[in-house]
Amino acid sequence: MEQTLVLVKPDGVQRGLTGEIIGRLERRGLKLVAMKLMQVDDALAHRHYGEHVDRPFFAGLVSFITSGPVVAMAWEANNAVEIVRSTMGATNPANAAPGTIRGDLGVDIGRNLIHGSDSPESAARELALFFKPEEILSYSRSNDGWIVE
Ligand code: DAT
Ligand code: MG
Repeated sequence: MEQTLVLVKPDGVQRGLTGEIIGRLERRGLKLVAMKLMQVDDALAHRHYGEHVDRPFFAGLVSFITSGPVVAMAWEANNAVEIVRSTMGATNPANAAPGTIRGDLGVDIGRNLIHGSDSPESAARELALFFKPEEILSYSRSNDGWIVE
C-alpha cells in the first residue's frame, strides 16, 4: 500500500488549522498511519528541501519551515501520493482550485499550509527523514470495506 509524507507547516499549526487539514484527509478516506508534533531543525530542513537548494526562495523556505512546530504524518491509500497532492491543491494558493486545502485556506505561496510528497520515490525518502520504521503503524479500520472495494 502506498504511503506519503504530509506536513502541516508552521502557518497551519499557528493558525489553528491542523484539525481542519487532518479532517479533510480523514474524510477523503486516507488512513493515518503515523503522526507527531515536532520542531524541524536546520539540518532536517536542508535534507527535506534539498532539491530546492539552488532556488532563490530556499533560504526563506528553510527559515519558514523551522519557524515553529509542524505536524508530520504518514497517510496511506492506493495512490496516496496523488490523492494527497490533489487534496492539497496547486503550490501557489493563488492558483489553487477552490475545494482544495490551499485553495480554501491560503493566499500566498510562502504560506501554503501543507507539504505532501510529489512521487512515491520522494515519499519513501521523506518518510525516512521524519519517522523511524516502527513509528509507521499497520492496522485495519472496521469501515475499510466501505472506502475501498
Ligand atoms: P510543493 O510544496 O507544492 O511540492 P515545491 O516542491 O515546488 O512545491 O516547493 C516547495 C515549497 O517551496 C512550496 O511549498 C513553497 C515554496 N516555493 C516554491 N516555489 C516558490 C516560489 N516561486 N516562491 C516562493 N516560495 C516557493
Ligand atoms: Mg514539493
